[in-house]
Amino acid sequence: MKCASVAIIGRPSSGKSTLINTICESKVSITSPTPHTTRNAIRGIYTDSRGQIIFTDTPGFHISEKKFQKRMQDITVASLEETDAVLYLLDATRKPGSEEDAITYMLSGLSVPVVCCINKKDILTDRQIADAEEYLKRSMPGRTILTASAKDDDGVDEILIELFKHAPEGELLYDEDARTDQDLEFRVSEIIREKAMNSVTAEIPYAIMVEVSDLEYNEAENKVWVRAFITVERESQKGIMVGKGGENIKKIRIASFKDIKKIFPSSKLELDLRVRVNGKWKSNDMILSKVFKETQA
Ligand SMILES: Nc1nc2c(ncn2[C@@H]2O[C@H](COP(=O)(O)OP(=O)(O)OP(=O)(O)O)[C@@H](O)[C@H]2O)c(=O)[nH]1
Ligand SMILES: [Mg+2]
Repeated sequence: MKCASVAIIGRPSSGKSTLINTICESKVSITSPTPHTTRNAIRGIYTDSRGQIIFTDTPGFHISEKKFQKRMQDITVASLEETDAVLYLLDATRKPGSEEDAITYMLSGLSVPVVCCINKKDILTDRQIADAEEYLKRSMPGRTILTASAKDDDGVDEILIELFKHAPEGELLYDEDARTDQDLEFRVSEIIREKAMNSVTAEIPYAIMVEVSDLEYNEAENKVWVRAFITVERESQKGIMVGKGGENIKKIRIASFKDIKKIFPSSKLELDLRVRVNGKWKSNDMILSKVFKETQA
């Protein structure tokens, strides 16, 4: 049996979380078109007859001269050295710029194996693929270069084949059915954050936080009860999040319900979802309780 830890690295929105979800065949890490969607190092676990790969989905690597960012980069480099391999995802819909240069420079100094993958093949022109390959050959000489579409599950088996080549022999670290090590509250809150982020535009996605305050299982009724709060920074953002007549929060609730249900397929689910500003209770409670009743499946 083989067992490896693999860190996925790449610029914001390169498709790191999408790839983890495709590989793990479940929503392990949330995705959205907004850069910096992933805020924590999230683990996705893949197991087959070859062994196990434990992926770490990292927040998009963003280069900056600022001290804090510099420190984050140092932490990233140190944590990469502790993995068995690094999977570098390059989104070739954008021309490699200084950020990509910073990543390849950092990766070229690593002693662990690095597998490069050009993602979003489904929307790339032959020219874009050729340019990205040339860039990677130049800046990452000697490293394997693959091409895939994380979204369409195309070329993903080849990524696994390559990573298993670098995996050391070892016992499985997680149960073979495990997909992630996140606790239930976190998974539920991330699903809601994804639906909330994808329901609004502009800068609001960055103001969104989700907290699951209660998650209870009633054995007699075989029912899971969840109460969660979407927290935003300003009253105006709350208005947008709730939407006219509660339209938007209703949409978020229905979409969240569908995905949370997949975690508890054989239980009834009750989801009480509310919006608040900075953790304090404000207006709109009437609308919300109405929406709650209307959308309760
Ligand atoms: N067409 C296409 N879109 C993709 C592919 N992979 C990811 N995307 C889209 O790219 C956007 C960003 O994907 P994410 O998986 O959230 O990207 P990420 O690298 O995790 O981003 P951060 O967490 O912000 O660093 C989403 O809208 C995805 O649907 C792909 O293979 N093809
Ligand atoms: Mg992500």
